[in-house]
Amino acid sequence: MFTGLTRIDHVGIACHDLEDKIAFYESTFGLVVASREVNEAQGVKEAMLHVADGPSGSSYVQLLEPLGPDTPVGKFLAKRGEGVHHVGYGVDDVAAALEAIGAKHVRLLDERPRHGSMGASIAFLHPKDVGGVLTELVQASEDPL
Ligand code: MC0
Repeated sequence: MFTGLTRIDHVGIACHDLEDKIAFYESTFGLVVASREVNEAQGVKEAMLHVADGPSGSSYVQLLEPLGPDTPVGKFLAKRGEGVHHVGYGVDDVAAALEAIGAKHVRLLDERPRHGSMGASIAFLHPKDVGGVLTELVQASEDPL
C-alpha cells in the first residue's frame, strides 16, 4: 500500500483577483507571501503564503488567479465560483507516488511530473477518482526559488 503522504503542502484557492485576496490573507490571518509566479503551462498567476513549518517541510495557502477563462482555474471559477480548488500533499518522490497510486486505478492527470510552485515537481490526480477533490502530489525542491 502507498503510505507516502508526508504533509499537507498547500491548499489551492481559486480567486478572481489575486492582489485583493493576498491583501485579505495578510490582513486577516497575518500570513506572509513566500513566492509569486506566473505558470503559463498551468494557466495561472499564483502566490504561496507561508502557514507553518513541520518536520517534513512547510505548508502554504496557494492563491490562484486564472490567466484566462479557458484554463482549469478559469473554468472552475465560472462553474463554482471562488473557493477551494485543490489540495496538495507532500511526497518524497512524486514519480514513485504516481506509479503506486496509478496502480490503484486512480486516473493520473499527469503521467509525468510537471513544474510547480517554488521549483517543486507536481502531478495531479483526477477529482472524480478522489471523492470530488482535485488532488496534487508535491515533491518540494531541495532548493526552493
Ligand atoms: C473540475 N472538476 C473539479 C475540479 N475541476 N472537481 C473538483 N475540484 C476541481 N478543481 C470537475 C467538474 O466539476 C466536472 O464535474 C469534471 O470535473 C470535469 O470538469 P470540466 O470543468 O469539464 O473540466 P475538464 O474536464 O476540462 O478539466 C478538469 C480537470 C482539469 C480537473 C481534469 O482542471 C485539470 O487537469 N486540472 C489539473 C491542473 C490544474 O488544475 N492546474 C491549475 C492549478 P461534473 O460532475 O460537472 O462533470 S496549477 C497549480 O496549482 C500549480 C501552479 C502548483 O500547485 O504548483
